[in-house]
Amino acid sequence: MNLSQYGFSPELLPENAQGLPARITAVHRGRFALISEAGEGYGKLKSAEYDSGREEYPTVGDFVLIHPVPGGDSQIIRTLPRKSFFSRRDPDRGRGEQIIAANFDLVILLQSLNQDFNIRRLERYLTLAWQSGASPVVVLTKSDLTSDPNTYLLQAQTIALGCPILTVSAKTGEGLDDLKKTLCPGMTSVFLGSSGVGKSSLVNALAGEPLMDVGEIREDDGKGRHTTTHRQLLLLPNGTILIDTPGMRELGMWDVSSGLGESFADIEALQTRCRFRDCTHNTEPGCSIREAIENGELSQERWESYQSLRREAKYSDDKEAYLREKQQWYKNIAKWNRRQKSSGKRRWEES
Ligand SMILES: Nc1nc2c(ncn2[C@@H]2O[C@H](COP(=O)(O)OP(=O)(O)OP(=O)(O)O)[C@@H](O)[C@H]2O)c(=O)[nH]1
Ligand SMILES: [Mg+2]
Repeated sequence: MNLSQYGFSPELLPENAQGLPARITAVHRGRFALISEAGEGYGKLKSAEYDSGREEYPTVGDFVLIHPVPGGDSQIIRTLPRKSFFSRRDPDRGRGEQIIAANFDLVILLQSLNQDFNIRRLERYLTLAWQSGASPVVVLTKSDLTSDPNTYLLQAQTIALGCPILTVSAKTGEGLDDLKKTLCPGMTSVFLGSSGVGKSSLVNALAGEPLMDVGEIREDDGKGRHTTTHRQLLLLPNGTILIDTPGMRELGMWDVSSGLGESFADIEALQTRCRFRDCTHNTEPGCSIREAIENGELSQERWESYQSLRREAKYSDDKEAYLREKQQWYKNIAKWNRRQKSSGKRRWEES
């Protein structure tokens, strides 16, 4: 097995790197499924590196360095720097960041053409996707369920500025060829969308074989049943690398301010045309935002979602600064402990 098939290139290796490069394909309660030139296997974190906070916990898609252990779990000794990652506020811990996936080139945002289609949710996903460091692609699934996919396409075009939008059906195969062309071999794409939109069905349709389990949706409201329960990186027969994810129950915002500029480029451009630089877009004369709303160039809903995302982004940014400080604090404690240990003194008790 050549790891380059899984998107690895030697430039990713830092100087004097020790160990064998590998890519994480799934995470199961502290045990990491991985692939390396030695084949498929599992790995566990080397506690001296990870408990001290020196290394970032790996996630699906991460490239790591391992020491293979014959007949057992390899030892993961290092997480290589990420070119992109996607994170959200950890829904279990309330506070803190959960990295969902790493090192992907494309973020595929899926919505299905039934009750799931929601332009405001798509806006939120787009903002997060731009912020990840990769490029978003919007995929409108289950096109066989509507006689008029163009209505949805036009709606999506009004907000997904500068990114491809495709309509597909895993059932009839419509649009699959265009999607295959977009997901080039050697590139990694992560699938994101609510439960039941057909992420795993699409993975199977692209692969031409049933790699992932697929589940029925609820008849009354069209929602999925959370069939996929963990994130999984897969190499398809045509060389495409995909990360299938479970439908997210909660899309927490995290450091979205850098993605807002791209998702709402129209609004940010309008704002620069206001007469006053500090225009609050309420009552000032010469306000381009109010003018655009009045003449129908900008919808009131889009303006409101921009404002609410801005508020959320500001909150997230403050939180991130707080967490960065906290992480540094733990690093300092770990450093202090190491020094104390080597001089035979007492450890700091972490609470
Ligand atoms: N009509 C139609 N149904 C589809 C299509 N794609 C998927 N489905 C159905 O939608 C349901 C959910 O599909 P999944 O692929 O399990 O959805 P998912 O997004 O992976 O869901 P989670 O794993 O729960 O996040 C299944 O009953 C599929 O058969 C499609 O293109 N057209
Ligand atoms: Mg699934």
